[in-house]
Amino acid sequence: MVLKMDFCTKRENLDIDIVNGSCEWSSPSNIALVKYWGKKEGIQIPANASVSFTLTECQTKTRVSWSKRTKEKDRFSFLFEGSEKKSFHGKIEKFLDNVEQYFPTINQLSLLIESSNSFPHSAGIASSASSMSALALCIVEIEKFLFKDLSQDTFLKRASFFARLGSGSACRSVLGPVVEWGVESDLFASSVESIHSDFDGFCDSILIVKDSEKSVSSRAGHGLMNDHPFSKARYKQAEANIGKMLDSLRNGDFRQFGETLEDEALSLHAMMMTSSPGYLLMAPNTIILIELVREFRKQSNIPIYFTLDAGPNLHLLYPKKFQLEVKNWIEDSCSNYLVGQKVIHDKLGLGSVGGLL
Ligand code: 2P0
Repeated sequence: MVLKMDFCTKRENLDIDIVNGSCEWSSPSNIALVKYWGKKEGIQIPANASVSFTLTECQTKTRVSWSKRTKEKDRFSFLFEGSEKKSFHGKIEKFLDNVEQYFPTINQLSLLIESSNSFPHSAGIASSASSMSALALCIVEIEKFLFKDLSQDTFLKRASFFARLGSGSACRSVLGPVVEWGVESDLFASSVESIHSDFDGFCDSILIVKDSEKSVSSRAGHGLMNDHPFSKARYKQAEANIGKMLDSLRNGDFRQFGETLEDEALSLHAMMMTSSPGYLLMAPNTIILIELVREFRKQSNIPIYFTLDAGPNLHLLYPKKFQLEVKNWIEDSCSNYLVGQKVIHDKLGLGSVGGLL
């Protein structure tokens, strides 16, 4: 038996009595303010630190029911919104292979994994962060139930550590409201303390420009940073932007916050365009909307700034007190550039919730 359980402890493969059970965790999506783009050697080790806002509305809820695995039983079965989803199997299989090194008893279990998203699957919103975070939390919940040696702090660190093994950005979705990964540790994410109260309930309105599957996966995009001619300069820029972003979040400096945010979004996409082969994930309407946001900011004096994920959809970040004004402006000025006039009005959230059932 492990005496001191740490977040990265490798357990022994003990043959223990398995009591069946189930647990459920909901994890939100997150939007990076300073972007993780590029990896170091190892499993999902970021080339630079990142900072993100955890969201509220865009969530994945995952229930895992476990029982003792017998020869006839599969390692896992996966239902997405009630139906079998084979396209996700490879990712879960790989995730469990990684987790097994730390928690080998997982192989004595057969898992029924049932997942659903609160946001439409076709909204073009990245779901690997929320889904891998929710699954990792369920796995650590099972570990806690079976071994009873995880403190709350170790529980969350280990869940973030496991989530990272599934998808890098997922390690940030375990916690909220503002989270960093790569400042304290490359191995797990931590909440950023002392955020200025002007950021309380900060809004993120997501303008859905395109809802189709993207042409280049994030995994492939990260890979293209390895031989990228500007990668060194990019990692240096990200490091400087981490400092500026954390300062502005602590000081309530919206101007520095916004300028750094937009710099990061455009730099991320510049890295994509200058990869070999180069590719574009912005759409024509993304650029039209960027110009409209900048014009609106100038005219209204509202500190509203944009960022982009690895896709064409625009995230508009602004203080809560301007919610109504921004909502009206989006309806009047942006709707025509969106698929089905789709907007998700999200906001800063506290992180994941769940437990045993
Ligand atoms: C981020 N993105 O910091 C950056 C910014 C997208 C743009 O992390 O290979 O799905 O699973 O670690 O986390 C998307 O990449 O990639 C991402 P893997 P992930 O949020």
